[in-house]
Amino acid sequence: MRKILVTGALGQIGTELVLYLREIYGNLNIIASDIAPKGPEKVLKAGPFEIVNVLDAKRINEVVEKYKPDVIIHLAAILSAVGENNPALAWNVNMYGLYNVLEVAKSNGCAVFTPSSIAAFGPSTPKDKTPQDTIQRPTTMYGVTKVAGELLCDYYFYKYGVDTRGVRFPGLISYEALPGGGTTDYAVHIYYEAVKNKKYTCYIKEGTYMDMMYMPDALNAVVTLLEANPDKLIHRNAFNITAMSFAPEDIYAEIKKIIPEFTMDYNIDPIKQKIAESWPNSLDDTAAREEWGWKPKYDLPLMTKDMIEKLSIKLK
Ligand code: NAD
Ligand code: AKB
Repeated sequence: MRKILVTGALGQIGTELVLYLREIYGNLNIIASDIAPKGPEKVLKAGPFEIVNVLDAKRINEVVEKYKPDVIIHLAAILSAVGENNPALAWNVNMYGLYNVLEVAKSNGCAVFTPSSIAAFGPSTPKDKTPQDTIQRPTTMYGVTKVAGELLCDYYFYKYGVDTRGVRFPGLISYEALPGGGTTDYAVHIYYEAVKNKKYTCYIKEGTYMDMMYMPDALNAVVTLLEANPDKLIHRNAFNITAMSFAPEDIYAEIKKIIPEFTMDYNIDPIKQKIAESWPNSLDDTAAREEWGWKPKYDLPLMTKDMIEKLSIKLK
């Protein structure tokens, strides 16, 4: 049975991933951790929780020695929009946090799973059906740390044999925890506003396409790649994966089919718009499909139906 330490476990992904992993591997085998104990009871109380600042390598090591996990899923990070407002913070947390996790993993024989992002691409990357192996010259600090992180993880695999694996997540859409300050967050906020107020002001311009994915597919991706046969992996850090690509007017139109009175206008955020325009329109995820059987379940209509159903209950 696996034992897994999750860093940044109280964020958008961790909040759901910890519960998903506990269902598969058992409550006691999933150690959630974050910089502060601010999060839902079900993550904090149903299994072990430890306060871990990933900038404190000694503390990571202490927790790893206490629980002896065989995998560290490293989620603690600063996302794109927050990172553009505070590039030094993004560099520190994303680079030194990952470095510390890799060092502790090397010393304790742990595997490491850490997500990269569509942000690892930049304006000179081919925009449509972006290949797995292509130009990566991002123009955000977040993107710089994601490319460097992919390389660092590959380095620890080739140099030290640490079993490092990762995916390039697109924008993730979910209803449990709110997103933590990214560019794709509009695609979550739009559902909350549609259900609560029947109107939304979008900060991303019409016609701006980005890859997106519903959280259940993202959780399934993490476990499927974690459990994949290493002999089949040609790539490791990190696999392109996607489930859908849409622009704000597409998600608006889909919501309107279920909530006809929903309206949307635009007030463009120039920083987030610039970031969005530097990212691909759509990824080619053939390598993930071929090497470990990646296949998403949710498209835009299916996700929209589920999000609205779930949020209508949550926000009642
Ligand atoms: P999030 O911002 O929602 O959560 C990050 C968590 O890290 C927070 O709970 C925060 O408290 C914690 N954290 C911050 N600094 C820390 C520190 N010094 N020590 C310990 N914990 C710290 O992020 P998320 O959306 O859950 O993203 C997790 C990972 O997935 C990140 O690497 C992110 O780049 C990647 N990713 C996310 C998305 C997405 O759409 N959510 C898309 C692509 C990639
Ligand atoms: C962000 O917008 O920063 C994240 C991501 C795509 O990495 N959601």
